Amino acid sequence: MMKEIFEGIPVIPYEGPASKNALAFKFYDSDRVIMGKKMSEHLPFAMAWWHNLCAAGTDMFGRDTADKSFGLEKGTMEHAKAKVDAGFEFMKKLGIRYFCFHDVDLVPEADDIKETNRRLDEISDYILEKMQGTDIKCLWGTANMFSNPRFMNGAGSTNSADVFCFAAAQVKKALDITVKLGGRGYVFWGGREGYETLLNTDVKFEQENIAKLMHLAVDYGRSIGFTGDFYIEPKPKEPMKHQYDFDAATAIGFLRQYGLDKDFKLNIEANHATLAGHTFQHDLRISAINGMLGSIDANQGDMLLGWDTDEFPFNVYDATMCMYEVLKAGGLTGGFNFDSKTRRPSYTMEDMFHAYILGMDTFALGLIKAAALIEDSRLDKFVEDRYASYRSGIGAKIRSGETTLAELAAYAEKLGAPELPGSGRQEYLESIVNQVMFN
Ligand code: XLS
Ligand code: CA
Ligand code: CA
Repeated sequence: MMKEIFEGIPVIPYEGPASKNALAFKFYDSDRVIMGKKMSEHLPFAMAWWHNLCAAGTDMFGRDTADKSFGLEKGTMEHAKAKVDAGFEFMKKLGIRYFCFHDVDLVPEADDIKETNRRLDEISDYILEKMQGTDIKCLWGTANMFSNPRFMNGAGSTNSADVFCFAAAQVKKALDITVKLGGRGYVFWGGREGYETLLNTDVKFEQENIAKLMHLAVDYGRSIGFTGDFYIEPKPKEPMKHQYDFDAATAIGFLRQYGLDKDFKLNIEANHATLAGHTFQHDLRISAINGMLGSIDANQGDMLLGWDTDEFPFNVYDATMCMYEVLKAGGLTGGFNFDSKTRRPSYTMEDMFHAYILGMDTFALGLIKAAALIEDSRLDKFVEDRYASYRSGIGAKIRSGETTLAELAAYAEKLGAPELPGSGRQEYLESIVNQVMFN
C-alpha cells in the first residue's frame, strides 16, 4: 500500500445543497443526468499540474506559503514522483478524470536538454503505470517555453534561430509525452510570443515564425499518431506587454491566415478573456460560431486587479453563461481545466480540496442553470423574434443575396423613414436569468 498523502481527506461525496460538510459536493453529482447526459460527461474536469502540485503561493513580494514538498526534497526525481502520487490521490479523491501539464511541471529541468528528456521518459513511464486501473487520462500537454531565460524574446517568435530549435525540441518531446499519456489535445499558449517595443521588433517575421513552429508541430504530431486537437490559448498581455494571440478573434484570424485552422481549435481561459476587455462568454461565443471552441481553462480574474489572478471559479453567473455557450455548441472536444490556484493565504492541503470543490460545484451549478435557461426557452425565442424582419420580404432577399445596393436604396427611399428597430429588452431578459437562477 502506498502511503496516503492527503491524510484524513476522504473520497469527496455528493451530499446535496443542504450539506454543511466542507469536504462534500453540494451541486456536482457526477451521475445526475442533465439534457440527456451525465454531469461527468458534460464536465470533463482536469487538474492543472502546475498550480496544484507545483505552485506554493510565491508571488512577486514573498516566498512560498504552502508546502508542496510532499515529504521529499524539491528538485529531485523522487519529488517529481511524489507529485505524481499526490496528483493521482488528489484526482481519485475528487473524481477528476483528466490532468494537464507543462513538460517542466513534471520534472526538474536539467542544464542539458538530453537529460531533461530522459527524466521526462522516466516520469511518463511512472505516470503511465499510475494510470493503469484508473479512468484518469491526460487532457492536454504543453511545453513551457516562457520560464527559461533563453525564451526571454519568445519561442516561435524569438530572434535567435538556436533558441527556435530549443523550442522545437521541447514541443517535439511534449508531443511525445502527450501522445504516450493518451492526451486529447496539445496547447500552445504564447507566453512570450509578443513584444515589449516595436522599435526592436519585426512583427510580420515573428508571426510567420510562430506559424512555422505550429506547422512543424502539426506535421510531427500527426506523424506519431496524434489525432487530437491542437489549441491556441489566447491572452492579450502578461508576461509581454503585447501578446500576438490577443483574444479569440485574433487567434482565429491568425490560424486562418497561416492555414492552421483545420488542426487547431482554441482553449479559452476565463481570466484571459477578461484581461482582453471581453466577457468570458464573448470569447466562447466567438470561438463557437467559428467552429473553434475546443477546451476551457476554468478560472476567474478579479476586475479590481489588472492581472491574471487565476482564481478558482466562484461566479455562478459567468459559469452559467459559459455552460450556455458550451451546451449550444454541443459540448467540448477538450474539457474544463482548473488553471486556478488557491490564494496565497490558503496554504493548507484542505484548501486544495476546498478549491476544487468550489470550482466543480460552480460549474455544476452553471450547467444546471444553463440547461434550465435553454429549457425555459424565452431567451432563445426573443433572439429568434428579434431578427424576424430578415425572414420575409426585403430582409429575406438580403439574407439570400438576391438584391443590390440600388434596390435597397430604392426600398429605403420609398419608406421615407424606418420604424425604430424594436426594444432590446435587456432588463427584461436579465430578470428572466435571475428568475431561472433563483427559482
Ligand atoms: C498562463 C497560461 C498557461 C497556459 C499553459 O497565463 O494560462 O498556464 O494555460 O501554458
Ligand atoms: Ca491564466
Ligand atoms: Ca491557462
